[in-house]
Amino acid sequence: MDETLRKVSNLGSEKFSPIKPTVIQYGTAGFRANSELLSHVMYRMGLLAALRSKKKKATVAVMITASHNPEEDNGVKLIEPMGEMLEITWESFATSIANAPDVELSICLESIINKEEIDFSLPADVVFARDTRSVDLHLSQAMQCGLEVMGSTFTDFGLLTTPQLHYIVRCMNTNGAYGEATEEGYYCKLAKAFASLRKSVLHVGNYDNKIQLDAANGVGACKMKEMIKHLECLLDIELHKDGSDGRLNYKCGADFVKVQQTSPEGVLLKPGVKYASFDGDADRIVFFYADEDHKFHLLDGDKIATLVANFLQQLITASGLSVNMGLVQTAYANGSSTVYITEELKIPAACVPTGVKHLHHQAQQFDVGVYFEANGHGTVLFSSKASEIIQNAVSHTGMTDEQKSAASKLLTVMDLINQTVGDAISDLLLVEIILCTFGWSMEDWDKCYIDLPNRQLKVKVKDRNDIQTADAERKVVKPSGLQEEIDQLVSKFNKGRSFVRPSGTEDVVRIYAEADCQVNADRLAHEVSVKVYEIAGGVGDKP
Ligand code: NG1
Ligand code: ZN
Repeated sequence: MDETLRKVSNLGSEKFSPIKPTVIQYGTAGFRANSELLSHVMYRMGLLAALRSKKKKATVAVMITASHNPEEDNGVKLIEPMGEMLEITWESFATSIANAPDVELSICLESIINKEEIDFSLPADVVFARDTRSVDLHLSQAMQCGLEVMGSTFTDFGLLTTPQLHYIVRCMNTNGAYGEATEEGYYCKLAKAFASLRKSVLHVGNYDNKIQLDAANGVGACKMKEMIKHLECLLDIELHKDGSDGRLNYKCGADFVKVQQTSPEGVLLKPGVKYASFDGDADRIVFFYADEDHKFHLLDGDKIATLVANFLQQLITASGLSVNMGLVQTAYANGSSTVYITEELKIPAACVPTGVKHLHHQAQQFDVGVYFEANGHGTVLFSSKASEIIQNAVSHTGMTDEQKSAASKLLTVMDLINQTVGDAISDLLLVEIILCTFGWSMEDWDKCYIDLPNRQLKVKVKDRNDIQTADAERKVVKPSGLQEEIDQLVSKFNKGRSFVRPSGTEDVVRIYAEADCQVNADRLAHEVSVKVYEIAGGVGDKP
């Protein structure tokens, strides 16, 4: 071990020394920063991934992406053996290793090894992939050097969407029970489930299988082209923003469409046509359309969550199985969606802090847990108990044909869903199946409930970590006095709601507000950002 740690230190200071002494934090979804600052972080994440693999005695994964961030940023995150986000205690190890001075790197590694009682002589195995950012290759090589110096075996999967890598690592650690551990295996599993479900729907009503897809000029474009080859022409997808001419996430993609509440630049909306946008690494999707008056309508993660929960609830009821279902949201969920879920669908809804790991964890508390962030990141988890009940039902003699047919559909739906993490491609296919089953157009889907007008803003402050929150980020506890000011502002607006929190991926404080009309939502968001600026030490121009 000593010999390896010595090599780790030498290589670190010779080739991967930090360019400047900035502090970097393992945030909502790993490290994110300007690419130029990340070589040493990548190298060190290679070291940590090897340790995590030794600790878990399993293959782990490393994804190099900065998701919806601008092209010049990059990022890295570690993925657990079952495709889940890195365990929270290890996030702080990641932060300490990334920020350790060169001379303390081996001491820092050693302290993790001791704290976690890792048997260093065990083998390590890591799989990794990257999105289409131009500097990804260089950064992935730095990460690979970290793996090599630790003596870890590894497989470089090249370009993948984030959810494809999550899927592959889970397949590897379940001996193929979850699917074949290849990109091709991913397409085949999803496409087979899609075709089976699609062909069982005989009357499609108002449903239309045409989609105009904005792929954010990211990795989702080339991977969707591959998926289309497997879909037997059951969907008619036209790709926009496929990376051939345009910058990643620039005025396009799911984050742009959701936050700006408008269509991607250059994509002209034709009334009645269905549109969807992926984000840069294809783990988020939002839908949108224009009505006859050319008004833009967004169908975001909340609308997807309610659609999916409605569909699954109908199948569960039809199958007569006793499995419970719950829906998990964050404070960003539109107030109308929560009312619709609890009062119309009568499904229990939980609210957790931002970040997939929190949603995923909460969803595991249900037999069937649906979770979505309003931004379009989400999936469904089936507990092992639920999977077993559904599997047994298909061949159970005491059930009616209708019950068996519903159970069998549920089983196929489980194959269509990437249960490891939110997946834009899988979610797109799932939404299409549901719309087709319900015979719904975009307008039909949109009618389920009407979103409260809302606005997201951001404010730069001296240190965003000075803002501390509680109650699933719905209340500010520090700096003192800020929450009282927000309450005061909110009370002036009909149906007003607002909260603020430090971003985990950008150096800003995010502001969210909703109210009875767009003008009021905009005013409330603006007034709250002014308070944040004044009380939390804003920098730059006042909002
Ligand atoms: P931050 O920057 O912590 O708000 C954003 C999203 C999260 C999550 C992460 C990871 C919003 C408001 N926040 O986090 O939901 O998706 O990025 O990509 O959408
Ligand atoms: Zn993403």
